[in-house]
Amino acid sequence: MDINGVRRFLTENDNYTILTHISPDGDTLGCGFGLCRFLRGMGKKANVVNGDGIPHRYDFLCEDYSLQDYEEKCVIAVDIADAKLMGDRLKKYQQPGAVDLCIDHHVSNTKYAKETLLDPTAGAAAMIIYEILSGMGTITREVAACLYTGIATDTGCFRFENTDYRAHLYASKLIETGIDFYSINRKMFELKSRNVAAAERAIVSEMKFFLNDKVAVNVISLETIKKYGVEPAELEGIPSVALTIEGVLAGVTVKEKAVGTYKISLRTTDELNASQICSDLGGGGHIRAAGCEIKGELSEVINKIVAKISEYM
Ligand SMILES: [Mn+2]
Repeated sequence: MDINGVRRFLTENDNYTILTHISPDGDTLGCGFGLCRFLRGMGKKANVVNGDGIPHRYDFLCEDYSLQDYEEKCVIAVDIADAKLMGDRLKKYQQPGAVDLCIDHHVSNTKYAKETLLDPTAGAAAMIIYEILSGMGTITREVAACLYTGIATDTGCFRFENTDYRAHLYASKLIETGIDFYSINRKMFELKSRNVAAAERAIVSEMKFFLNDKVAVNVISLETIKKYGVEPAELEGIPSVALTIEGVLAGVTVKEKAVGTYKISLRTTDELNASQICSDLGGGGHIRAAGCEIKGELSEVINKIVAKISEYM
């Protein structure tokens, strides 16, 4: 479906459920709440659904928000590359044909929805939502704060390689509505609890290097999470640490989900394709940031991802 098709779809239908991905980030939530607020502003009924809890740092996106009561007629997925990423609690939406429209920017999108608007050149799915909505009516400050959050978080506050002219242009249009972008960026990129700061220091002090120090691995174990009393979602700053070290081409974060099951986050410089490496292991994502799941003992898991990276080096 093209952008005009999506505009028609949003205008002609009603009673929307907007799905966001598990381990929610600023982009999926910014798209979800931004689109929901815009649709409600059109007099339509819409709710945002997430299969996990929403971390407190995103509270500002859903202030004054409460679930509406209605019979669902339309299901839209935002920033969800694969139906699996809706999570076990939203199994019913993972069935074929359950999602009417998917709006996404992941090159690895599996086309699980009946209709898909996919733009892999967009640094954030929130940029696609901006393009759709800006052609439909006025974007209020509340909607703008949501979309800005999506663009800022997925571009690493306008620093990642996916940041382009459009990201800055749309951000400037959103800032024009009077949003408090300073406070959004401080919440997204600076503030952390003392426990999180201590956990990050402990994890980074154990960083391991492989393949002539070109690959750096950080491990987030269940033990560390318990010891410091933090939520795994609060440690999402860890994946970007490894690439801050000179000479490192691939930064790997190995996060223990359950005993024997590890979630891998891979960040790469422009010499390696993270999406390709993770697809080979059953995952996917973006060209510089992707993920997959590997089962086994920790040392085997690390060997497996490092060996896969070395194939592409
Ligand atoms: Mn995204």
